[in-house]
Amino acid sequence: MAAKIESRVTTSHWGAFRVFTDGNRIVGTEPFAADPNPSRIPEALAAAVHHKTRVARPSFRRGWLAGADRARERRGRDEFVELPWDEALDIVAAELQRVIATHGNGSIFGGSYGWASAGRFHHALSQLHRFLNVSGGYVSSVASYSTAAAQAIIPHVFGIPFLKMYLDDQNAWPTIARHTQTLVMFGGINPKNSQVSMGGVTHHETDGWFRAFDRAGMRRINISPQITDSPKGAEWLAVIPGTDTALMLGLAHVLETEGLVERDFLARCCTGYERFRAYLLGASDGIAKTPEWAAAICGIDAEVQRTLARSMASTRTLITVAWSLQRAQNGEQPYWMAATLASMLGQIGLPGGGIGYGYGAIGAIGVSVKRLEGLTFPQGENPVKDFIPVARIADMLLNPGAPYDFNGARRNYADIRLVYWCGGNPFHHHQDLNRLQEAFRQPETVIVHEPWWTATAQRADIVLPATTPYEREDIGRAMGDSYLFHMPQLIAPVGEARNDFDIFSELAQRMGIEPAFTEGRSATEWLSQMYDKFRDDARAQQIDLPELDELRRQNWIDLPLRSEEFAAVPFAGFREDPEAAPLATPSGRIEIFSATVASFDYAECPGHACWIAPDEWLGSQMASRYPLHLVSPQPGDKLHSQMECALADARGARPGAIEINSADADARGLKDGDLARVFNERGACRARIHVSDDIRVGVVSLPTGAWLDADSAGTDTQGNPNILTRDLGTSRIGQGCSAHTTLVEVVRLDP
Ligand SMILES: Nc1nc2c(c(=O)[nH]1)N[C@H]1C(S)=C(S)[C@@H](COP(=O)(O)OP(=O)(O)OC[C@H]3O[C@@H](n4cnc5c(=O)[nH]c(N)nc54)[C@H](O)[C@@H]3O)O[C@H]1N2
Ligand SMILES: Nc1nc2c(c(=O)[nH]1)N[C@H]1C(S)=C(S)[C@@H](COP(=O)(O)OP(=O)(O)OC[C@H]3O[C@@H](n4cnc5c(=O)[nH]c(N)nc54)[C@H](O)[C@@H]3O)O[C@H]1N2
Ligand SMILES: [Mo]
Repeated sequence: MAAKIESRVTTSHWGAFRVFTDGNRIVGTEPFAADPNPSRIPEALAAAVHHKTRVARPSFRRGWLAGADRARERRGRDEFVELPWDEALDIVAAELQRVIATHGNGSIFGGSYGWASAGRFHHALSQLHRFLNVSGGYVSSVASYSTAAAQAIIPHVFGIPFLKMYLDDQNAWPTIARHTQTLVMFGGINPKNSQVSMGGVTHHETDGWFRAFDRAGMRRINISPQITDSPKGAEWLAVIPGTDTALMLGLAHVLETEGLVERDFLARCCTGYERFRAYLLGASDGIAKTPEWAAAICGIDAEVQRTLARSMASTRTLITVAWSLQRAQNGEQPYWMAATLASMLGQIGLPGGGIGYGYGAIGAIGVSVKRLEGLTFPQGENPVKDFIPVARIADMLLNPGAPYDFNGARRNYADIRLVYWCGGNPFHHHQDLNRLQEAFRQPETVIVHEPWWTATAQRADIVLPATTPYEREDIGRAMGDSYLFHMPQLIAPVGEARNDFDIFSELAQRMGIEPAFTEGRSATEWLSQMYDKFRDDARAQQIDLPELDELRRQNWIDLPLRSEEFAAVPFAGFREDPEAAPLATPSGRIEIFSATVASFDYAECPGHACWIAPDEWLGSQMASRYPLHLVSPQPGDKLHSQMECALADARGARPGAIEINSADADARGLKDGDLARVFNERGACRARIHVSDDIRVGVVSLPTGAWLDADSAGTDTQGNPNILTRDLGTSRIGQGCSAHTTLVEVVRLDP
């Protein structure tokens, strides 16, 4: 007799959906009824959760078990040996104790960057960090792959942490729909990206807002190498990647020389415009940043720049900048320059005017949902204060003790002996993966908890199988989202997978630190404790929540957090009276020139925004050998590398597609569907050719997310752009990921 089909709703980073089970397997999903534009990502769920690449049992690399030097050079090529859980946990606990006793907690890297899964308790990174904290601490990582350059520069300019800026100090969608006349989008605003948000997004509303912009007759300009970076209805300025700062300078030059600058705003609310103006007009370096000067760099016609600058000055204009622009060498500059340009227009503090960063990047940006804090698993205090800027992982592992600069400080890399990763996939997310592979061979031990045999798991010494959210009970709730979810356990753990919490509890017990880690609570007791505290805090804000058992029964509730009245106009108070409501910058104003940044004395980031040619771009020497600029955006069909195993099966194990302009394809004899080799000095991958005129000539686009799988010659067969990208900090200010600064060549492979 067929098992009874049951269904419950759960949530994820890509939103809520209904899951159908037949007792022990997920058999299908269905969109969440209240979502106006649900993501299709869950369609891969059943195939992915039960995929043959699930890690079945605790697995140890044979060379590591053999001892001595542990055959580190065999990482990624060795066999794995499965062991029973009890024995596995004994070995892991003993190894942690050995490393701590011999080298100290400062030799453990537990930064463990990654998106893991939604769910407030079983958040893999929080679990790992709490466990390592009670073990004596770990070297951590700061900022993110997403926005490291912005997180460094924006506080110098606006005096606001970047995460607060994009959540609280930007125009909300309803305000934009009502007031903005000209929307100038650097890097576009792409609804495929707002499918996701950290912790979940239940109402996918970006597309809906663009329909409202259409009805309002808003003029929109998509400044991006790909027309698809914005919903239809925008004018497309196909900028050369990495040159937006030059284009913004060209626009600024028009404003300055045609008397279109709002002097009053600059005088009252900004500092340092005169220093910048000397650069803009060429007084400080002999080069006037005219539209003609900019056109020769960015590929956008000078007359187009003039017309655009004039209409930006004569209408209510909002400048938006995608996060992708700062994921490049000197990525701090377009962010600072966009703020400078918006200051010159003088519309910051007016409804629907000014500047906004990262609209469309995640679902939470631009929504008018009241913030409700809380529902977090406490991580405790890290006794080790050492950290790295997150994208400097390979530098650290390859150069123990070496000095480096970060946002005005001189620091030294730790000497790492043990790497612990839980909830992230560095062999998806990091740049120059051949270099990362070298770096991963340095430590004595690499431990990974993973549901799947990802490229990172394959390069570890010890892989402990983790459950997915569908195999455990949790509570789901995200900032910028009004919903609260009970996430029921839907199926039994697959294979011998265990929850990260249970794995750490067992390790803690073996290390004699269990009371500090669990505080005597089981997972269910932690859920109740966290929820009850959240419920009390919500009540203090006049929001009534049901008891946990009642939430279990209801499955989800929509909290009264959505309202247009939360959509305050950013910087309105500051604009009104900058003396009474100053910014937290040294001058209290927007810093077009920053004495602090100037004092760092970094040639690549002087005291005001400026154009500095990157090492790799279409105007560089290297373009004669590698004439195509590679952009590597986020994948539209998944979240990063998650569930890619199922999607790869659906593609018939063929690599992902690289988009190329028809002129570039013709010049190389490439046709749609061809198998091609994409390469540069750092590495090579295969990709399927997708010929299109939606991309600028000279640019190719290969999204992230492939599961790295190198053949014997070291060529990745799946289409992972990070085998090609550059592993260099954005600058000494941000030290962020600079993936978009990459040139390649593409050739046809014989089928
Ligand atoms: N070239 C290029 N590279 C990029 C970018 C780019 O634009 N271009 N973007 C960068 C950005 S912005 C980001 S955020 C990163 C994203 O990079 P990551 O966040 O590392 O990517 P994910 O695939 O989300 O990795 C999450 C991993 O956690 C695992 N996981 C999920 N749930 C659990 C759990 O409960 N327990 C455990 N133990 N594991 C779990 C998943 O299986 C998956 O392998 O990529 C970066 N890399
Ligand atoms: N479906 C889905 N959505 C996601 C994610 C995912 O994995 N899947 N990941 C999420 C995460 S972690 C993040 S951080 C955000 C990232 O959000 P973003 O950084 O905004 O997104 P990307 O897709 O990396 O890049 C957007 C576009 O920028 C353009 N671009 C690249 N370089 C340049 C340049 O120099 N100039 C200009 N003008 N344009 C350029 C490219 O054409 C690219 O398509 O997305 C989030 N959303
Ligand atoms: Mo990100």
